[in-house]
Amino acid sequence: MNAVVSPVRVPLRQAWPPALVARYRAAGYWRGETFPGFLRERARQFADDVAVVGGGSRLTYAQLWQEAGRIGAGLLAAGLAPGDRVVVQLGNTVEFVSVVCGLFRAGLIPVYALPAHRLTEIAHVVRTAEASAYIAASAYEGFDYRTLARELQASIPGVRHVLIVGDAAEFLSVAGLAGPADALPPDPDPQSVAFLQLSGGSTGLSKLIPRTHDDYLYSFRASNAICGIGRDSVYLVALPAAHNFPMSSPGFFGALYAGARVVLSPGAGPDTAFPLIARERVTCVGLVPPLALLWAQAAASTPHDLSSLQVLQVGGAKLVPEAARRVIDGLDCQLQQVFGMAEGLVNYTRLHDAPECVLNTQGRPISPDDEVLVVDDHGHPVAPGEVGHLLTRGPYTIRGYHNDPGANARSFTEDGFYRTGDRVQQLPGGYLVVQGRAGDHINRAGEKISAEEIEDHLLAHASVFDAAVVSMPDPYLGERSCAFVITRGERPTAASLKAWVRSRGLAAFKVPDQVVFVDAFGTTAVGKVSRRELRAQLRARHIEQTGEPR
Ligand code: AMP
Ligand code: DBH
Repeated sequence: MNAVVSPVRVPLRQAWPPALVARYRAAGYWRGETFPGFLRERARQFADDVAVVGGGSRLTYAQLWQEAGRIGAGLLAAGLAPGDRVVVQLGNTVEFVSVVCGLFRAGLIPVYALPAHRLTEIAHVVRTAEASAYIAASAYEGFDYRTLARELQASIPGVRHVLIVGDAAEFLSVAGLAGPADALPPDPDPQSVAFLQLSGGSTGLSKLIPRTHDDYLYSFRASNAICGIGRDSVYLVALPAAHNFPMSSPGFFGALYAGARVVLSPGAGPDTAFPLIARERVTCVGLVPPLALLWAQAAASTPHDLSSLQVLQVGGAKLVPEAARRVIDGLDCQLQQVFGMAEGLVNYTRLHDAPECVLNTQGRPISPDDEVLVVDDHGHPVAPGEVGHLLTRGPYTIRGYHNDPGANARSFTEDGFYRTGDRVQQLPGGYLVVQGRAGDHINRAGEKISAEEIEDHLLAHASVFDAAVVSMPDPYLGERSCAFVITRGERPTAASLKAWVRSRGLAAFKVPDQVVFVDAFGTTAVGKVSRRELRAQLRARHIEQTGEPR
């Protein structure tokens, strides 16, 4: 018999204190359900109902279950073993759902990457997750992921398996996967980690977020009740499916849990989404603020019938009251604000809330057991209604990132609260108003960009002496990124610096929107100025000098 040596990897863990585990179970939040468990159940209950629609394909619940079994068994037959981590980089296609469900059936751990990510980001995620496989589409939005796969395998030999949706070239094709169904493992422990989600990376590189079956299923099951998702709902995935928002708030997993229909839109603009809404009679969709404004504007003159739309969710970045009003005026449906994070805590305005609440707040937590603390810089609770740092813990908020002790020391308090980095005000009834954030990231239309990460890439350029990346208010994106750069030697052009960042193997959304050359950072403060203060000063001075609207 061949001795199969299983690799020594950092174990996947997410543990709450035993007393809380007991409490979350007793309260009925954690029900011992799992991804494969609920998918099997829906396939039985709603066998012939359409589960997923995308491109030209449609899968019923029975077919989705079967496809997942074929893919899962095929991956095991190809040499993967339960527990292996698999980086999934797929766009909004039916295969996103069938592949991820296939991984769940095989006991494999999906690690979600965005289609926009490039080699540097994927390599970081593969290394941190210690992934042994990578699954991507041959091409999506004009990019060939097989090239990325080749570079990935050349730099990280641990990536032993590459699977491609579409023309697989020298790799294995997802369509060709097959294996014996009896090799599929029994359903996992509901408290075990089901997948790794990516954080937006507020400091440095993306961190990996281990979510358990119990905690994640609770978050989208409870979201269904709050968002009015039932078996008759049709949920449109307009944002990239790998984002936590369209995945779980209530997202396509919530929709599948409810026995509803999931429609995947390859693009989020009105031109792509509106015809789909009309054709599939979509009832609910989640958008980021700039898209919601675009939709509201386009709805006025569209020939497409949007009358099926009941709930338009907006989240990922702050929707200011004036914008909320325009969205409500432009689209004849209910607006729901969503303030969430892949680490856990999700807040919603409720469908029956008064208009002032929906316009002016980012909602309140899902769970009665979501603990919310609003504290000052020293960690002391602020007076009710004052602005402070948001800390949280609860039945679906993580207690730690995967394989990152440094981030864990920074991001969690000793008693297990997650430091969200957001500054909020808590109103009576627990409603939160997001008032900015403490961290140094740019929230570019819902995509979070770490200032530090981009500064590091700029500093790698021979002509860059120093760089500080900050967010600037932007009328369309909400925030855009601006790089202040001190050069040495010959000054490169702004365009060449942007091209440089791009050439470093990064997602296009991380390329600075604006480059401002300065001779010095010229801080007036005496002594040492922190990076954070420096960024704040540069930002304030630039806004003052250019008269940028706030
Ligand atoms: P991530 O941790 O990468 O999942 O990003 C979550 C972060 O997005 C939150 O901590 C907020 O900073 C931001 N965010 C999400 N939704 C909203 C919202 N409705 N309003 C303001 N900020 C938001
Ligand atoms: O921005 C986010 O990460 C987010 C927004 C809304 C999120 O993770 C969510 C809802 O679940």
